Amino acid sequence: MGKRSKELFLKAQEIIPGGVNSPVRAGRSVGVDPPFIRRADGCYLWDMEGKRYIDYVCSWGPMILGHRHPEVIQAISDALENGTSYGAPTELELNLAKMIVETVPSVEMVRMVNSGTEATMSAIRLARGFTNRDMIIKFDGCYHGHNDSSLVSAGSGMATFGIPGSPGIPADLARLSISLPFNSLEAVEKAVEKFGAQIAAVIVEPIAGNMGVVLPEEGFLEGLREITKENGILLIFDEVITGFRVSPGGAQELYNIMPDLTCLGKIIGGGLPVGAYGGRKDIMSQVAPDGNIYQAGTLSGNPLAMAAGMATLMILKNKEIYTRLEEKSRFLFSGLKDAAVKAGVDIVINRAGSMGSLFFTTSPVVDFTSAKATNASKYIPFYKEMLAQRIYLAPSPFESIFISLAHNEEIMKKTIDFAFNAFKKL
Ligand code: KE4
Repeated sequence: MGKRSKELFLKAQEIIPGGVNSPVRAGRSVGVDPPFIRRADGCYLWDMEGKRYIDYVCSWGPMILGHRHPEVIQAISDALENGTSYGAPTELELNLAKMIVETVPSVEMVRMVNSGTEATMSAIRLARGFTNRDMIIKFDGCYHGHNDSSLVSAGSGMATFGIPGSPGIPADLARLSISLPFNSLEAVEKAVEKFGAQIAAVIVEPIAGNMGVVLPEEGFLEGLREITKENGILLIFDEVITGFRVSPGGAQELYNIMPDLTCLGKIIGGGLPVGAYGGRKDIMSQVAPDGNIYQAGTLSGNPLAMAAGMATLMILKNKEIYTRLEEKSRFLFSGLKDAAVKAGVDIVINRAGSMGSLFFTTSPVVDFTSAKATNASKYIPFYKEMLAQRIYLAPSPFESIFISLAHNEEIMKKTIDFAFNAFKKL
């Protein structure tokens, strides 16, 4: 880490918890202090010393077009001419809402918020209010932001009450959340058998991106849809990562499943703070002021953020882009696999479109237990060696590698060569 980043990090740690505004950025899982970033462009980041990195974090997903896409920058600066925030309805937010309703199959009505956490928190409250039930089911290793009801880990034993995932979460609230193994319909059936009439919703990342990438097994999502429908339970797809990432209509389009509510974020803000939740009109119309389920936000629908999101989604309307992203992703991940094999290192790659992750293991990774059983300690030297070669990966083995339109073959070939060097040193 360069001198200036070191200085800034020391100062930041005095007045910002951990010196960061989101824990994972502190690099604690890999024991590396974070470079401070001065600017970004295309698929590159520059730190305070002017060192350039190839960026595979992409701001944790939003930057699918690459940094500073000219049309996104132009849209923000055009909006800027008219001010920054009004706290009043605008055509910009209507346009983005229309784009989401037209593109995400199950969304008939949508409400903008300012983060993925706000989206899932609001969707959970809405599900509880609509069903007049209190319990929710989530899945181990899935992350839905830091709201109290979803920051819950699995209790001991199958299908038992959740335990607070953090101090400050009341045990009584955590007990209303059950965390089950991802991909286990059997566990869901057991929990529904036990608590069915008390369960308001099942919330799931349809393609998990927070334990590394883990794909739904054949029939898992279909099974969730069936079980929830049969028991008057709402199905919430948390597509904060997968929305407009794995396809324009997200995982629900890819797998042809219609959830009752969908949470979005990241890409729909084009790099500015936006989240959204939406779904069936009969449910969404229960949200204040139409209905009596309360949710609000000073900067919800912020004009600059709406402009950035709209410009991004307008570009993503061109489905050919997803073909290009798929080709890029196939090139990179097959190259990483070949490099590992050549270096004699065992890795498993899970991938969905332009998001993917590598696990140091020989066995399939299908849930959080198998993800945690991988040789995550090997990720640390790998991460350090890649950073030394200026490849900027997530500072945690349980995140995703994101590819943008700005990553070209030459840049990914270089990444693969550097990964070979890193694998050889393991
Ligand atoms: P935010 O509140 O961070 O905008 O979104 C929360 C969230 C909700 N749902 C899913 C599926 C998510 O992945 C996230 C946030 N993702 C993490 C990284 N995987 C953001 C990075 C961070 O926490 O700094």
